[in-house]
Amino acid sequence: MKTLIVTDIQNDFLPGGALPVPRGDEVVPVANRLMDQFERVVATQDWHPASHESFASQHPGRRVGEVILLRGRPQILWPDHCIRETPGADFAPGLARQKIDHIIRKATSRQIDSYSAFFDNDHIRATGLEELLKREGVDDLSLIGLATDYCIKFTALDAAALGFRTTVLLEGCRGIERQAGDIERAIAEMRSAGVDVVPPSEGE
Ligand code: VGL
Ligand code: ZN
Repeated sequence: MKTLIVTDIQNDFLPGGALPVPRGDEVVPVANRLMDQFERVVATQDWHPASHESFASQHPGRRVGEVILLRGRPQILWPDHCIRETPGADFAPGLARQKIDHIIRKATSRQIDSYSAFFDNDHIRATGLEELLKREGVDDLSLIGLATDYCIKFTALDAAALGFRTTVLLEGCRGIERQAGDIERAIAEMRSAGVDVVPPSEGE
């Protein structure tokens, strides 16, 4: 069974949001079209408590974009974003929510970030996505959403490692590109892990 994972298409990741992904709004119509082409649609939401430790605001003297060690692991400090039950964490207004079968929420515990829709960044706590997919007999995943160089990349790498046939449809993805080349490097990393990364012109 084929499933589409619609990753973090939330207000805060759109232009004008707290952590805007350049041209992130362009993925909304693509998502709405692609959702019709899959048997199952799972949408993810970045779903942080207000005091999440990936927020620069929780570290006096630190600024957005700095990298700190958080319990021994490098953590990029982000602006406050996708705080659960706030408008910033809502799905983009134009996203066809009625086409979503399941919602997976991630990065819900204060002390650890979670770019992947499967596990936190320490690979300790699972979100329940793997169980859900196995229960439904899903073996083939396609990913779209935000952001190519964070949540898409980490979700795709975990999916491939877990044995799912994994495709990333770039026409439905946009990246943050904190540093020049981040998106290209993410694509190369996904490809070398066996992920099929489909360029926009071939995407359908
Ligand atoms: C994401 C940065 C921080 C993402 C989430 O969804 O790609 N990026 N939190
Ligand atoms: Zn986040």
